[in-house]
Amino acid sequence: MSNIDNGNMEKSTNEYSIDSNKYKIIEYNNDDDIENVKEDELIYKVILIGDPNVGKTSIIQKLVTKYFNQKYNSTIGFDIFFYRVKINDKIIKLNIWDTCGIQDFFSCTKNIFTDVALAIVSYSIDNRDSFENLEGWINKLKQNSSPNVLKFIVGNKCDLEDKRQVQKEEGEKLKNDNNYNFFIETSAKDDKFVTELFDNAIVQLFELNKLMEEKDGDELKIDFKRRKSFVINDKINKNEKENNNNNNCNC
Ligand SMILES: Nc1nc2c(ncn2[C@@H]2O[C@H](COP(=O)(O)OP(=O)(O)OP(=O)(O)O)[C@@H](O)[C@H]2O)c(=O)[nH]1
Ligand SMILES: [Mg+2]
Repeated sequence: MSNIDNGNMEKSTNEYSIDSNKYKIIEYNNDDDIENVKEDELIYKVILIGDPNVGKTSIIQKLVTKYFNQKYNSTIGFDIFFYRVKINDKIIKLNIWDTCGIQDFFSCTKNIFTDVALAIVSYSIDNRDSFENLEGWINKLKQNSSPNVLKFIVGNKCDLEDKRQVQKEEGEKLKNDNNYNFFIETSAKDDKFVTELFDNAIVQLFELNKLMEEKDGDELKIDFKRRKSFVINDKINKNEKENNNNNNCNC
């Protein structure tokens, strides 16, 4: 039996309304789309960090390729993936850096955090150690990145409810204690909330760009800490909602 779940190859189109703002996010990721990209793209560097085996690679692969691989292939050093969407009138390209979970690797490659717009710090809900070790990852990020970086916390493998060792509230509290911008639990395996995670990132980056345009480039250093987190709570994609209702996943 193959370890690979071919997933759903359809492109996603999601609509959100947050306060009075409406966002339509269309995946713009296959070769035909890319050839048609004529407008300027906004390009952002995103980095995923966290212990080995928490599912960093799986989350990115689910987003970009729709595949899920049961087999564990530890990342060596880092890999870079690309993900492109159209949000309202803008095309946003994420350069997503998938890193290995070895903290020592980062001691000699501090430059890996250069130009990062969004850092996703990840743990696995069935592995208490991976959650406890977030303190080290959070410190590493703080020491090596600009204070303006958007910062998310992600608890992956939320399909493993019966093996849960970290409560959702603990993840939420860690996010609040560290003044991070967003927290979510995901399952790369069951394709739960992976799109929401990156849609939230895209909305925040889109809003940031709007702010910068309004300021005419004068004030490029936006203080992210002053910006509220956009909690995507009004998702119009009904299929997703129905899926969630029919699933025991507690995330
Ligand atoms: N049940 C479950 N298993 C998952 C999930 N995400 C990843 N896995 C499995 O967990 C193992 C590790 O996944 P990876 O994505 O390779 O983990 P990683 O964080 O990239 O690990 P390193 O590259 O070593 O840092 C693999 O066997 C995956 O199939 C998930 O959401 N649920
Ligand atoms: Mg990996």
